[in-house]
Amino acid sequence: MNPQLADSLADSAFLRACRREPVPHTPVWYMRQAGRSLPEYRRLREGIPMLTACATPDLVVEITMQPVRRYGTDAAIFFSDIVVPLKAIGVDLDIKPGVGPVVGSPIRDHAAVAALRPLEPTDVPYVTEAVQALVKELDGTPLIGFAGGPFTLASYLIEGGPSKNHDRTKAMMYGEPDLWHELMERLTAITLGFLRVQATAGASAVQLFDSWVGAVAPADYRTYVLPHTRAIFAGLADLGVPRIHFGVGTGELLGVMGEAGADVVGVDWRVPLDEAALRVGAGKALQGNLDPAILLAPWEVVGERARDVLERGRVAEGHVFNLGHGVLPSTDPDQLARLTDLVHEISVR
Ligand code: 1CP
Repeated sequence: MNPQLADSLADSAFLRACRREPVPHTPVWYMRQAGRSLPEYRRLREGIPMLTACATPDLVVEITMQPVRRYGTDAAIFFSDIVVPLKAIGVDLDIKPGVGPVVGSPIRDHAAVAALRPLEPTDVPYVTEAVQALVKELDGTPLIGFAGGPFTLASYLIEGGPSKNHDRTKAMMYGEPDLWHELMERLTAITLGFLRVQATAGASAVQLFDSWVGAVAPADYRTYVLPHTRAIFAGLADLGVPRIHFGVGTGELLGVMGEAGADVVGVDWRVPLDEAALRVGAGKALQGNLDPAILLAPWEVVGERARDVLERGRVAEGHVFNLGHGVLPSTDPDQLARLTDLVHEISVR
């Protein structure tokens, strides 16, 4: 990367907020901003399976750029999916339209767990290629790489697809703890491999989406999940990129998540950011946390609630404005454009 580009990235509002430094304005991006609600995305994806799109660098670059161009967000999120690294090491899975990840032979015994080998950069050359092209194209806007958190990946692998209650996942966790920890260790290696590929290719930050970990009680998180998320964040430390840690329904887990080693903790809409700052503890920036469903309400409501999020976010040592979970597919892109402008305008320091 040329030194000028590296400097302007390092000085961006997004990276400054992640490092808990003063910012010119509160940076904003939206989880699942790429894909989902944009008509230009739907046109581009017509007839192309999701996993094919993820392995096609030109498409990845274009889809990642679309929301940045439209909204002027302060960061881009890499277009991929949490199951891409699993597919890349040979897990028999697909992403079914309208459903999500579906695993051909769910992973429920030692032999299946033992077959989950670590991910090498050569397994995902299309990721390296797309990240490198994006860093040039983004020209100073930071790119966020991402991976699924170990509980969330384990849930898709064990259940065989999306799950409401994660019953079989928890059955393995409580009933076969040795097998569970072996699975989590293997997922940790795969996740670390995938995040390191993205950061090495030029991603400026990484986010761990442990979306469904809110299903676990705090004491169980400590026993069954924390050692593994800790290993992931520790294994990224030498890269010097901010590490973001996010899950849904994690109000009761914010304290223990604060111990996992991330630089930024993502908060869903259930806990106000001023309260979240107390739960997470000192030395972290926060990301969040407007309820994505608020974007379906009239603009006046969106504006009022966004102001409240910004106000409460001032209590945190650093604040990255975001939604409390991903953009809903039915969201009007004009609401997100207006919201981005509002956050920028009213947060000017
Ligand atoms: O902004 C973006 O959309 C960037 C790319 C992105 C990201 C960050 C996609 C594309 N997926 C993800 C992460 C992801 N994938 C998460 C974590 C974030 C979250 O909680 O929303 C999860 C849980 C998944 C798993 C997944 N993949 C689901 C959810 C299924 C369930 O359990 O409810 C779905 C529907 C997918 C498919 C998928 N991933 C991405 C897109 C655009 C799609 C839809 C593709 C299609 O149907 O054609």
